[in-house]
Amino acid sequence: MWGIIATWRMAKDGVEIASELLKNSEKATSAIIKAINDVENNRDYFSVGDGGLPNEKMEVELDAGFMNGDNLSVGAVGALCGYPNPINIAYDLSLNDTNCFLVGQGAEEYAESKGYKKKDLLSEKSKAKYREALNNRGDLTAYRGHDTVGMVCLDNSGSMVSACSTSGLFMKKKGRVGDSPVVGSGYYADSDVGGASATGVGEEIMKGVLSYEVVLLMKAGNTPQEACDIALNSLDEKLKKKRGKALDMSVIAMDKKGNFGAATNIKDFAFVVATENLEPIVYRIIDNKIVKAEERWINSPESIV
Ligand code: SD4
Repeated sequence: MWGIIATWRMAKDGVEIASELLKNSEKATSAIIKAINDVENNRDYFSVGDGGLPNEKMEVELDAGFMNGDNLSVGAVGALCGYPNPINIAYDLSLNDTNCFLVGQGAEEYAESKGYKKKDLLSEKSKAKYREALNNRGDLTAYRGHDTVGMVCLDNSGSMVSACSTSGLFMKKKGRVGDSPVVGSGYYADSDVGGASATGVGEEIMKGVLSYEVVLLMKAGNTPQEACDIALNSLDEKLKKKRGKALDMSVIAMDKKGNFGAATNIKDFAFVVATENLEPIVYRIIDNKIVKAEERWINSPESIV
């Protein structure tokens, strides 16, 4: 059995690419990296990789993390400027026993030493959004419709991996790092159980170490859907009780048999899944109900801009 699940409609093409590879017994690591690269390289997607949304100093700072569920290796980068595919750098770091999570200048020097090519990641569209936001400053929130790309992947040999890539919250402080490169919060994978990945406001997700919590709940015998519902809802309730509010959070999961689930505390969250038994399909969770997304919505600017 193979399978892949990913956050947001923007991951659709990447999931299609990965599912063709997984069908042909490609390894989960290579499939997930190619799927995430597809999102990172698309300038129309505002919150990941090339064309990502900038911080308050108008710099695109990227975060990414990768976990190999076979050996629990983890690699991550935070606040990385100038490299459009942070997931590849995170993967490279996961091959080390130490020095696995690098940030800022150190991460950039490492990327340079590995031969990654630097480029200007700020697109005209992102600049325009920045200027608009400067005149309209409010609280830091999740950028609606396009957040982090997070994925969990299972291959035919039973290996599972999980990964995240993002430009983080729009207009964040320089140096701010969210949940996406933080293992257990933005992503977690254990091939004996399953994997999970989160999107939303990292400061909230980290308070519940959400992805690890979902994997623990699957390990305890819950289905991926039950695990996502329990973990997300209990964190949402706890935050409301202890802090008076809970900001945006969504999570996806897949177990080692290719069963999947997703949960959110926002009104409209989309995710994409493909498995051996399921052609790539876009789902939405609207007002807590999981529905198949209509073609019209999938192809509308509302879903992709
Ligand atoms: C972060 N979780 O930096 C990421 C980005 C995201 O809604 O998913 N934004 O907090």
